[in-house]
Amino acid sequence: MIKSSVIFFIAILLFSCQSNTKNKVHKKKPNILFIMSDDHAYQAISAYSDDLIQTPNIDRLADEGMIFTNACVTNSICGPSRATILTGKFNHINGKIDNYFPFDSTQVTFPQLFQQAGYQTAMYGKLHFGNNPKGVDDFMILPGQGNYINPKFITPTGDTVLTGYVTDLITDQTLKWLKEKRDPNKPFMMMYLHKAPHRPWWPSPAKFAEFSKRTFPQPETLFDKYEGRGTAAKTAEMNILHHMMYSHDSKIRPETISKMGSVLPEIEDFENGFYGPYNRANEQQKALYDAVLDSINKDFELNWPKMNEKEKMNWKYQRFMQDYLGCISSIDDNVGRVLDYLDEAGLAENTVVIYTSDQGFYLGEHGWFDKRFIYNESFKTPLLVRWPNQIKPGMSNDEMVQNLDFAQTLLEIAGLDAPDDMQGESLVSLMKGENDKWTRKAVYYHYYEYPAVHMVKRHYGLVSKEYKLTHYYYDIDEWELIDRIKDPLEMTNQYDNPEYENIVKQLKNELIELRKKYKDSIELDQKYIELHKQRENLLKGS
Ligand code: SGN
Ligand code: CA
Repeated sequence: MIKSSVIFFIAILLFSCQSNTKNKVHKKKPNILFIMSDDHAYQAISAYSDDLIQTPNIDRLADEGMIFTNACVTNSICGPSRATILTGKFNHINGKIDNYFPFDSTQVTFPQLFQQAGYQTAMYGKLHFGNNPKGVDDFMILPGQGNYINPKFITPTGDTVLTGYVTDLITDQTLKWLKEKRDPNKPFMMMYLHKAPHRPWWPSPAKFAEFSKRTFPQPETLFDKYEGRGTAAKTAEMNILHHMMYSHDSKIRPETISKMGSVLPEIEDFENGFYGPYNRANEQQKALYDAVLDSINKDFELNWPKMNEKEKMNWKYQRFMQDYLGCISSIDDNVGRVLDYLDEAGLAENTVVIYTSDQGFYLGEHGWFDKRFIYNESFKTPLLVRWPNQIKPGMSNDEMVQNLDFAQTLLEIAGLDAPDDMQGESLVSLMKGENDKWTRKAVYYHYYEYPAVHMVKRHYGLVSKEYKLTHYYYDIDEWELIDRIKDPLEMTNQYDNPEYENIVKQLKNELIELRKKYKDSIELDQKYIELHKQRENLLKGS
């Protein structure tokens, strides 16, 4: 009798120990909330700079975690950046070199590894790939670029159009997933991906009204004449005065333009540019937008003809900032809603929250909007990470980290092995303050989408904290050296300056080594040029 009760007791003890360990192991796996916006410039996050806007909710991640001040991308353009994030590989390896080439979906992407390891996975928002995501238990994504007003979503059970503003809707659906679809018995990996603030920058009606009344400081280089730099900067088509569109971007009604006779330069289809996005709104939404549009259009009609070039540039810059930052303000409010929910639901403690963008953006620096270049505002990207009990609050890190590193970082956070052929490095040691373990001194960058919209020439280069060495190729053969310390605004090419001769030699060798290390080559450059030409020919033929 005694014997059997002892055995019974031991068995109970063993069983409870086992289930305890199971629970513990389980509890230890952190949840991941990966938040990414589209084209969110670090200059428009107050944790980086409060010149333009306050973003108290995104800033919480820096206050409670770590801000990376030298985070950058491998190729400053949407689809390629997403391909790099998902595969942990450069675009010359994963094949998604620009927004047009298809993504080969037979490749391993990191959500698949989370799913296989027992995580519940989901992707909500903008993917921009042309194919549905792999490795997610649930998804709700915008087709292609998606729309701001009453957008359509693709889901595993079919398409649906929701009424409202895209940033609010993506958040509503993300919260719904967290509240109703999340399996409390599994850790989760949720990708919450905003479309905003992508061009043509339509804010919600409320933010449109609020921000259209504001005036913003001009960046120092708004009137850049590109004198200190080469052909690529001079020939790019992303100048606010010359290439930003009146109807599509500044929201001038085609009727206003016709009433005024014309505006120069005439670079757009006014009708589609304006009514394409506007006509998605229902009557009620239109009425809200109209009140603000009326005053913008009145101001334009009255004052534009009297303005000199500098005033015109400023007018367009202010309109751009009002709409772009109005979009950002909605993102910040909505990030706040999600962070609040994590707190309320008791999830914050065991959830790693990452905030980033698919790349940076010019907010008037060098007179530009858009991205693509290796220059700071588009090469760098925001990166803020909150990881309770692992990252100390209020940390800042200035190492050269890249979107290439995200997959390996997230896998290590979850205690999962990364495939050997991923090309980044986990940032976990930096997050834990073990900076001596970090050996990378310079990153590699390669942009391909040319000839194409905005006409930024193909280039690759090396960037360290001190220097930036770039080779522009395809229809030119030009080199550029920027001294990042002495010339933070990146106004002067030092490549031919004899004082930098030795630096150039050394950096060129390092660039050759980086290309070798990451398996990029002249042959691959050539292959992608050929593929681009074949695609152009196909399009011409069709
Ligand atoms: C669209 C935009 C461009 C932008 C590309 C790529 N024009 O073509 O300004 O550079 O997307 O952006 S728009 O008038 O159609 O908005 S990306 O972020 O998707 O790579
Ligand atoms: Ca983008």
